[in-house]
Parts: sequence; C-alpha cells; structure tokens
Amino acid sequence: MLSPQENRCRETKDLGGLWGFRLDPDDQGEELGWQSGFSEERLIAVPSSWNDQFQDLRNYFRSVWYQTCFHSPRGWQGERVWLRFGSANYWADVWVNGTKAGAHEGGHLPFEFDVTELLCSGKENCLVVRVSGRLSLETVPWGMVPDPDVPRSAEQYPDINFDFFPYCGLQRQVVLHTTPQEAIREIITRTTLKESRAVLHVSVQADIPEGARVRCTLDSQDEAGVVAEEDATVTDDGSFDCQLAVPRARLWCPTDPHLYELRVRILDDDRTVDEYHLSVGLRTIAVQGDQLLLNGRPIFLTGFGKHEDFPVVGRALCLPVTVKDFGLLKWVGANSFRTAHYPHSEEVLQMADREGVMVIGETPAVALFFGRGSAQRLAVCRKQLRELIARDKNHPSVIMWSVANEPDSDVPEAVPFLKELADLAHGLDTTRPATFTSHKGCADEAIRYFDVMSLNRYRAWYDYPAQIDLACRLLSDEMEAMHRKFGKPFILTETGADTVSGLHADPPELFSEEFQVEMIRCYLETVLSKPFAVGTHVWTFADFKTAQAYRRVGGINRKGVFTRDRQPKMAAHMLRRLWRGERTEDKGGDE
Ligand code: GCB
Repeated sequence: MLSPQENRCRETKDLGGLWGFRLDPDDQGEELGWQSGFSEERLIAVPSSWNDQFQDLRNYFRSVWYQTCFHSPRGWQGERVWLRFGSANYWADVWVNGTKAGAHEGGHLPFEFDVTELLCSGKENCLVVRVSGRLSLETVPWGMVPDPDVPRSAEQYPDINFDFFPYCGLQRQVVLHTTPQEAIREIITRTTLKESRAVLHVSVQADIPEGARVRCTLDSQDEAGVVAEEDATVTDDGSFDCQLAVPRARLWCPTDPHLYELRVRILDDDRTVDEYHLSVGLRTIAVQGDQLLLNGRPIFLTGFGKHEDFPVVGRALCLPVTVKDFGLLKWVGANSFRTAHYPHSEEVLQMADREGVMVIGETPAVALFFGRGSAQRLAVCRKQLRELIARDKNHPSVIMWSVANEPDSDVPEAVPFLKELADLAHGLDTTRPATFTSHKGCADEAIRYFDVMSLNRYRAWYDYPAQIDLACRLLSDEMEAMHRKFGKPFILTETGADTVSGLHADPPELFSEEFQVEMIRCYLETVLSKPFAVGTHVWTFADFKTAQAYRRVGGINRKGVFTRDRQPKMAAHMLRRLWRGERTEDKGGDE
C-alpha cells in the first residue's frame, strides 16, 4: 500500500480536527440510522484516544460514533478519491453519505476505501465512522475475556493480558487523497551491493494498459543530482521492473542516513499520467553466522523497546512528541528501537529513515496463547503481518520484523503457529530477518524458525528481586545455553526496573534511580561480553500508561529511563555515557 502524497498528479486533504462524537454502548446506532448522521453528544479531537479526552471514558471500550463533514474539491472530478485511515483501534465501520464504504479490523495499521462514487460534488459530504475497542479471544491482541478457563491475569483493570493501556479511537490521520484513473498502485524496492556499487531493484504494479512507458529516476538530493534513470514498458499484468545502478553509492547507515529520491513516472508522450516519489535508502541487512550485518559490516543495536504514549494524547499521533523522542534517542546514543507492541505510525518511520535510527517493526501479537480461539487468532496475526510488511517494506530504517512479543512459546502447540508466521514474514520479505521476543529462553520451541533469538528478562526485578549479580550470572549461563541450542545471534530485547523519578537509595533498592542504573548496567555488560550478542534494548524508553494493578503506581509502568513527560532519569545519563562512549564502538556500536 502506498501512502497518500502530494505531487503534480496526486492530492491530499487532511480531515483531522474536531469531530462529532457519541457513545453507543448497546450497539443500537445502526438500527437508529446513525450511519447517515446523528445528533452529536460532544466533540472529540481526531486524531486522539478517547480514553484520555474525557474523564468518564477512561475505561470505556464499547462502540462510539464519529462524524464530520467536508467538501470534495472541484478539481478532483475525474480522479479516483480514496478515504484513508492511519489506524482505528480496534474495529471500524465507515459510511460516506449514508452508504457503507467498508470495515476494518486491527488497531495499528492503515486501511482505505475507494469513495469516488460515494461523494457528492458541490455539496457537503457526511463521513460517519463507528469504532469499537472491544477485544475478545479472537482479536489480536486478545483480552477482555470473562472466562475462567482462559489463562489471564485477573490482577489488573481493564482486564487485558498485556501491559499497556488499550487506548481506542481514531488515533492517526484521516485523509482523503486522489490518484489518477491510470495510476501506480504499488512500488517495492530492494538493494543489492557489490562493494561500493549499489543496485536499486524497483518493482511496480500499476492500473495502466500494457505498453505504457515508465521512467524511474533516482536523485541523490545533493549536488550529485540524478544518479540513475531507466525507462521500462508496462507488461500485460500492469507490472514493470527497473534496475538503477549507483556506482559509488552513499549507503544508508546510522552515521550517514543518506536518502535518495526515487521518482516513478508513467508517461504518455510528454504528459505525466501519474507519478510517485519515494525516499529510499540504499542498504542491505542480513544475518550471517552470529552476526547482524548492515551493508556487509557487523552492527550492534543499542536502544529501547518503545511505546506510543503521552499524557492526554494517549496513543494518538502527536508530531511534537515524535520529534522530541528522536532528539532524545540521539541524545542518549540509541541507534535503534523496537515498536513495542504494535506498528507505530508512518511518521515515526519517516523520522527513523531520516535520522538513521534502525527499527524492529513489531506486530500487535502480544501475549499469544495457543489454546481456544487459536485458529482465528492465527488468521488475524497473518493479516496484520501482511498489512505491516505492505506498509513498511520500503523504509530503510526497518531492519527486522518481530512477529510476536512473549508468546507461550514453550508448548508444542506454539510451533505450527509461530512457524507459519516466520514462513510468512520470510515469504513476503526476503530482504529482512525475522524474530519474535521470547521469555522462555532454552525452553522455547519456536526460536529455531527465526533468524535472531530475542530474549526479554527481568530477574532481579520480578524474580530474585534486588539480586542483580545473581540475575546476571543466570543471564550469562542462559545466553550460552541458548546459543549452544539455537546457534543464532542474540538480542536482549527487554530488561529494566520500575523507577520512581526522584527516589534515591544508597545502597540501591527497588524503585530507586540507583537500582535502575545498576540493574541495566549489569545486564548490558553481561550481554556485551558475549561474541554472539548483536544488541541490547532497554525496557523502556519512557514511562507509559498501563492498566491499574498493585504493582503499577498510578497506572503507569515506570521502567522508562525517561519519565512520561520525557525528562531523563539517572539511567538515561548512564546510558548516554555507555552508548556514546568507547564501549559499544568496540563492538561495532554506531556503525
Ligand atoms: C514484558 C513485556 C512488556 C512489559 C514488561 C514489564 O516482558 O514484554 O510489555 O511492559 O515486561 O514491565 O513488565
């Protein structure tokens, strides 16, 4: 799926703003005809999470209705018009002028509908969306299952089986955008390297008659200007391929995240029928033996597991927070992060491409179990993985897919499920390694099907509390045993300690800033001592909202090295010294 864009053949119109809003706890709205418009109870910001917009809706997860009105610009006649949602958490049904445009399941990936025929020109159009945040045994993530036979934590409210607040709503941009009738539908890029010579392989699918002429141009966006150009002809299935060779390529890497601009144009004599611009980074990523190679050279990941979360905004797109977070990632010396525990916004990836921050892109498959409802959950996981790869495949920053976080992967039933996801990731994208984050260590049944072994560990926190030395000895033994058993490169994808900013203790005690510093330091040193380690990600970048439970003071997970409002704790300063100092460079740290 190509993102909407403005160029001489395509236009966009942002529908964000204050929309009408109404609750529908008993799902009566459709019967009452609200799809054609309803009387508004209140206004809501789009994008936003409704749970943090209103005091009475923090724990409301049932259906709501949104509506807004817009004019379709006159100049759009003759174009195809699409209505695109960056995300809607979790279920969405969409009507335009009372007619159903479509529906979507899943909270963190974009979807769009062709609404050309549904729009009235010269009149106001009415867009109505029903969103429900209801989770079940068949959703991904699953949750809110009032069934004692299902393994779940009755220890938190709302009743979810994962550790982040299940924010709901239209949390990303809603836009109208146009494409010409004969249009480029899909572009897939891939880089191959031979020393400093890079070749960008471009595959395009288009709704264009056979024989049309196509021009692919690669522009360096610096004084070098156009560096490669090739013409092609559309085949009978509407596809065409180009190879753009760049003799002395500036390869994308954290220290020089150089982006080229690819322009694909469909030409009819001198007329441009359609065009699409894509920022591309020329780079390869591969696993070889125990190493992770970026452009053929070993790379060591430093960084975090990270949520989309901020006060009032909830999980919604908030560009000032995105920009701030990238500044802090750079400040602390992180070269990467994992989009825990769902795909983050496209704007986040745009920043990552630009700033040279490597990303492990994760699906929403958190806390999977393989009992009742498994077949349906697998179908949803497959759909979400497909949608994720379709959205993010062209981002140079995305270096790996994570298909799940902490599934019950020590039981035989996990094997066919996770193997299917590994095969799907490898089948859809031959250019990136795949992983999932395990908390089962050597008992894991599924790691063998993936390229990298990723482990989340909290000894000295949840178990063996306060015993950091013991925790690190056990981690060291466990890593060696995992390496003997699975023989793959290792990433510590999570470790950390809840820390109340401003609480101090000497000697270090749980919840103090000193304890967080000592625990993270010891874990990171242990991992760095292993030649097969290729990364350490601290849990987590910033404190974040979660369900209420006795162990979550104020409903906040406080394992952030930054507070929720982005102020550094002592651990952030310690990491800055560690990651920007000598030690990670010894291991190929900053590339
Ligand atoms: C984990 C989970 C993460 C939690 C974290 C914690 O293992 O992957 O979602 O937030 O532990 O703090 O307990």
